[in-house]
Amino acid sequence: MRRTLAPALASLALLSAGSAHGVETVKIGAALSMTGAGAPYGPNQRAGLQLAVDEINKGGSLKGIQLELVVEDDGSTKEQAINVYQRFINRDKVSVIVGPTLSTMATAADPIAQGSKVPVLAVSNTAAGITEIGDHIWRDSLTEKQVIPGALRRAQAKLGFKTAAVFYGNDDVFTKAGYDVMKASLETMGVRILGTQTFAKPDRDFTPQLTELKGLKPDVLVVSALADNASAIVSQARQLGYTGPIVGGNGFNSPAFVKNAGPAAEGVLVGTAWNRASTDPVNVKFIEAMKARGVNPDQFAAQAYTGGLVIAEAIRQAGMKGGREDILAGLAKVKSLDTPLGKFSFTPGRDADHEPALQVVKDGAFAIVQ
Ligand code: 1QQ
Repeated sequence: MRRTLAPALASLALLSAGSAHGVETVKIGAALSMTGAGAPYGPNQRAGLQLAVDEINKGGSLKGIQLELVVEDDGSTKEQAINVYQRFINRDKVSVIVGPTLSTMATAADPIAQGSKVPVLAVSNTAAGITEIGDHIWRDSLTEKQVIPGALRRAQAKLGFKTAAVFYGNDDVFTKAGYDVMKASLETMGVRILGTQTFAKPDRDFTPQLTELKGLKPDVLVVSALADNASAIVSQARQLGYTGPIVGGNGFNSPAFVKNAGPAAEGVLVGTAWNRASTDPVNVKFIEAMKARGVNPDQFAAQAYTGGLVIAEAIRQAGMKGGREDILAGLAKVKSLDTPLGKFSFTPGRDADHEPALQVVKDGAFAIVQ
């Protein structure tokens, strides 16, 4: 009995691993924001991840393994992110989930992946506490805590501010987490916070809070907002006659912010996880390949592309195996990987470990502050 069943069981096992003609398919499910508050980021993330998958498949470095990318819009809502995760886990049977775009949705959806033992690689979540959801949750995006203190210190060295006003969104996990880091950093630096105001994502008129903050005559305005709110806030602050420096958090790192704020964005400083000016060959090649696809890459594309490289390396580290537990075990072995973000490793707490940079909006585009 056992003897006759064995070959049938073996071919069944091969089928469930997606194997055909000796080629195994490993599915990556990417929950990315194509609509809603995360929409300034999602399309660039998809482009970066797709480029990585295409290059890896073409390069053949995973031997008999082909990566298959399934992208779904997480809608920038917790409900849709949860639905997408459930489809990835139960219907598509993905080996790993990339996303979701916003930390707010990660706090709702990641516990589902953790409970189903499906590894998640976040490529843009920067709030505190995401990887603490569980041992299956990893990220290649630097946290606000890893970026903002250095960005504020460098901004202060340039501008010499002694007082600040702070404006943040209090209805979003990321904008609130960014605010917590900004407040703590300013206090550590001995910068006096003259006033703090809040807003919510649906708000369009920020003039009452900005008028209040401008009246305090701060040396610097520090803002934690997602890109659409960020461009409106910066535009309105300038319209109200605020001429001082503005420092933003990770939400500002989209070209959509620069485009929508127009001339008002000039001079805005933002800490970033991606040094676009790096002459490292991996970075230069990434930028050229993205441009060849008609995409002007941003930090989010670079982090998503890096996510693809990290997953491929995890499969390699797992001995060319692409099951859920294989990828989980492989992620723990990723070390000093060459990526557009620099030499990439994880911290013991599954967060990203690499150098951040500072950028400034100059002539309508981000430029790295050297
Ligand atoms: C987060 C973020 C966003 C600004 C990026 C998509 O950092 O939600 O964590």
